[in-house]
Amino acid sequence: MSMRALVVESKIPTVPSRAEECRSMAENIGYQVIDTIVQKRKSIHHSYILGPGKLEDVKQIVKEKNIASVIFANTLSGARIFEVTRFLGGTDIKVIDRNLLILEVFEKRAMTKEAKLQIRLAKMRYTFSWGKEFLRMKGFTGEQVGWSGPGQYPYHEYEREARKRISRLEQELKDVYAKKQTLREHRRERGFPIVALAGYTQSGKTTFFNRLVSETKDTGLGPFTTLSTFARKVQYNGGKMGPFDFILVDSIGFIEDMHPVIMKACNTTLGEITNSDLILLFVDISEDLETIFRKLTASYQTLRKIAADTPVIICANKIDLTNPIQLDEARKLVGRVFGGTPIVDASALKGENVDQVVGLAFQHLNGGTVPKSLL
Ligand SMILES: Nc1nc2c(ncn2[C@@H]2O[C@H](COP(=O)(O)OP(=O)(O)OP(=O)(O)O)[C@@H](O)[C@H]2O)c(=O)[nH]1
Ligand SMILES: [Mg+2]
Repeated sequence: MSMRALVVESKIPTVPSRAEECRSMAENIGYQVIDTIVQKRKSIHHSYILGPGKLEDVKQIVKEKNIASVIFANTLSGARIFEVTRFLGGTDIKVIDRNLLILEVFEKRAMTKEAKLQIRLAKMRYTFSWGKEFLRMKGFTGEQVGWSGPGQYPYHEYEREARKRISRLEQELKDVYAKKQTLREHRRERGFPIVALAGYTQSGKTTFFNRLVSETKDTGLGPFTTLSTFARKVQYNGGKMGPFDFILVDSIGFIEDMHPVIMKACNTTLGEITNSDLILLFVDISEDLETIFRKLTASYQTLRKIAADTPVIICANKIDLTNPIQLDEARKLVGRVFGGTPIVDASALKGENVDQVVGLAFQHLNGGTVPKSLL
């Protein structure tokens, strides 16, 4: 199948542009992005997202450049996706939005049963209400439509079937989670505190995890390299505090503006962060200040939702890629978003200051400093 794609965005003033992020996610999973088209508008066009004239241009480019997929950097309803698909030439063209792209990334990366279940659930939920449109589309083109479409079912049967599948997936996911929960309770009974790694995708969580537990879990494959949680016991002897045993949990990364349906499907995984005693929030400090600010804000909002009363330490990671001036600016930014939350600079890759990070975690967990949650 051709992976030639266009990234298209209807850019409205209140929402930051996501075109670059979508382009990099798409390229990361094998799309060949031929061009990026951004139209600045006061509001999203009610049926075509872009203005009809601009969408006509897109249609021309699709034809001339032999494009197979059009990826919108916006969030679109099913109805709009179908409207645009029809406009661009029917089911020969695959039209997806940012959320379906994120789900494709998830799909590409899912290795564990937990991750696979999450994705199937998110996809089912996300496209659930599209049943009618799928059927209409089928009538329009005279053929079956892709993804998890209803195939030959009449609509009400499709709906009933979809509901059944959703609740079955939810149950399976609960079972997977219950097993993990039992393991966690065992550990807790034995008195080990739980430290969860959290932070924007690609901030360096798994690199840190690997270093502390001597594992070789995948890192740096692109957004959402890690989709499931992994918990390992760390017996730390490196610091001044003497031996320190704790459970370290690696988990899924955050992203700006995560759709509630996707967020909900990842709930059990994010739950590991909720259930921890301390959160180490990773921030990639080597990026430009605007990006750091956006990612910090996204991390803050996500943490407020899932773990507002858990103490947080911020790990300003990748200091090996930065300089003192940039670091200072970045630290100020962290202070602006996270108030008085403690910050440690580190390089998970080079192993710099890892002792300090673990040492501060130890102090927090042992009442040495007053733990501070976001509340
Ligand atoms: N230079 C440098 N690179 C780092 C550092 N920490 C992580 N990286 C790199 O950053 C990339 C992302 O690291 P990961 O550990 O996969 O990040 P993650 O937070 O687990 O990402 P997700 O699983 O997608 O949420 C990899 O290419 C790492 O090698 C660091 O301290 N310095
Ligand atoms: Mg990871």
